[in-house]
Amino acid sequence: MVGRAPATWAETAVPAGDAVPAAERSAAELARTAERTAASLLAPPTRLGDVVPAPEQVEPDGTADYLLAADAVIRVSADPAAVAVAGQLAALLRPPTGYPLPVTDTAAPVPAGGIALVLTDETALGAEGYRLDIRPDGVRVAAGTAAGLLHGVQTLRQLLPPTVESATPTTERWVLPGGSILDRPRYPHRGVMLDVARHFFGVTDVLRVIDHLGRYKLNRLHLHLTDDQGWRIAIDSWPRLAAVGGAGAVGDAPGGYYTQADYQRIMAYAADRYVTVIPEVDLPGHTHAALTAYGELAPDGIAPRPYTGTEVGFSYVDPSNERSYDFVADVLGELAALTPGRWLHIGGDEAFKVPAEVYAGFVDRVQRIVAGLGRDVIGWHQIAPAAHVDGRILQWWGTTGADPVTAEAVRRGARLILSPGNHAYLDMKYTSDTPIGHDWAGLIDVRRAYEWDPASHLVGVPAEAVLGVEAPLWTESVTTLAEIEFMLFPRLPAIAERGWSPRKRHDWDTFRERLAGHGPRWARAGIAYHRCPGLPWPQTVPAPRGSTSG
Ligand code: IFG
Repeated sequence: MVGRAPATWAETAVPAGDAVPAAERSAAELARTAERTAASLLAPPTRLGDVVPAPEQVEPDGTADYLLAADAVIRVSADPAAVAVAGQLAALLRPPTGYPLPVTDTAAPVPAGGIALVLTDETALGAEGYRLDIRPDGVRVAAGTAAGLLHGVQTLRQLLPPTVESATPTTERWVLPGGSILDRPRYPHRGVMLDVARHFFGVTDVLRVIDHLGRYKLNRLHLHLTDDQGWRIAIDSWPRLAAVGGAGAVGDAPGGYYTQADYQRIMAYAADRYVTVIPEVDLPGHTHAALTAYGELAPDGIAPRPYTGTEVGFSYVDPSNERSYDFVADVLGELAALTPGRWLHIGGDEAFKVPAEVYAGFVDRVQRIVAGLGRDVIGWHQIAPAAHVDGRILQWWGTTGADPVTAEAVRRGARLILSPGNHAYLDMKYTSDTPIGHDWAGLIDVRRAYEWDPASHLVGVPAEAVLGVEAPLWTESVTTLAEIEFMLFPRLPAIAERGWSPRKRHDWDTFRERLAGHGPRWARAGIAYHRCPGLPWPQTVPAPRGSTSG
């Protein structure tokens, strides 16, 4: 039976009226009640408006809270993709609640209450939108696609108490705040770039990063697979690229690479979560690791020794050698066959030693190779001078407010992903005493990651040319998953809100409150986040496990 949860958190300060007089309750239960009371006194229950990224429309109804009970059922449309999302919801809720939460795709009436995931033909919700209704007799997530249902599930997860992040059953009043949410993203591209070339990160770490993306409704993972210090993807037709080019890393860190089976595991995990992976093979610069494996590609024909430093701009494959184009075609051909997403990223940055005309000619040929594979090309904005090809996207990483060359490429049809170095480069230090990271683009605290607007960021670029936002994490000085999490949390949710929420919801003062409230969730989820100054962290937040000091 679904009881009505208390309307305000003050009521939860007093355990719900138990029939059994206190005297007869066991000491252990009294202790548990005391703990629960203490916790609820300190951490007010989540409100409908606490979601990050901020939803488009939120209509709280304080009289309509829903209490998830042990007999709750998850009901879902009988569509395989929707059933899979229901499975992900169950996998999120069963561990912390200890409830069975059976999933049923029968339309037959089941006990009142529970959570329904419903595919509708409500086209207004678009490719990723959802509608969430929380009532005393149950919860309903409606969406036009399974991706929209999953975004609704992530919102539900944030509306349950932070203990929902516990891996083991926790005594809790699983209250959901009553009301309705209508939500859909502002931009289609909302992503993170992980540099696995400077330091290599295995499949398990990458899957954990994909989980972090889903938490904040991000839907793109750009994998920077190749650079001077490492080549990280096995290419069957050029076997020494990974075997030799993947051996090292920055400093004396271990190398590594993804076998094609590893890469496919990442693709499958991402696809199940409606995250599109965008592989990057950086060309013609940032190619020293490839040259150590195949000297024939080097301008002087000699394979150089491995490089473990952190300088940039010194390497390039020889644009005047036809073998370079065989190399590009073979590599991108194998990658395309392994990558369900429609995009291939060809890099293009910092080829300082290649003359402009030669560079543009090289990029033109590589763009045509990508088109020949039936894919769309993305490149760092340095590829702007090359010819436009349909669907071309420039990833802009400047630190100014204007870039005439990029604006001109947009006039020729290019679209933009915005990764401004001084707002979205999460390898930048938070403050000057952050132990890891760079500072060439400036220091980026949470507010700096939040306070910019993609639509008006670049003078001379119309708002409709912007496809979205992406936060690169370069790993010259990032060596572990804990350090990845330290750099991403709490700044990544700020970027996520820039990419998802309507312009009118952009408000630092309320965002910082909502964001700080997520600290207890990250702590329970074992995320090694940075409890940076400047946010109103709730007092109950246990120090993050394994977090980097600083
Ligand atoms: N710029 C280089 C990266 C990396 C970065 C670190 C781009 C596109 C500086 N290129 O950003 O390889 O070194 O912040």
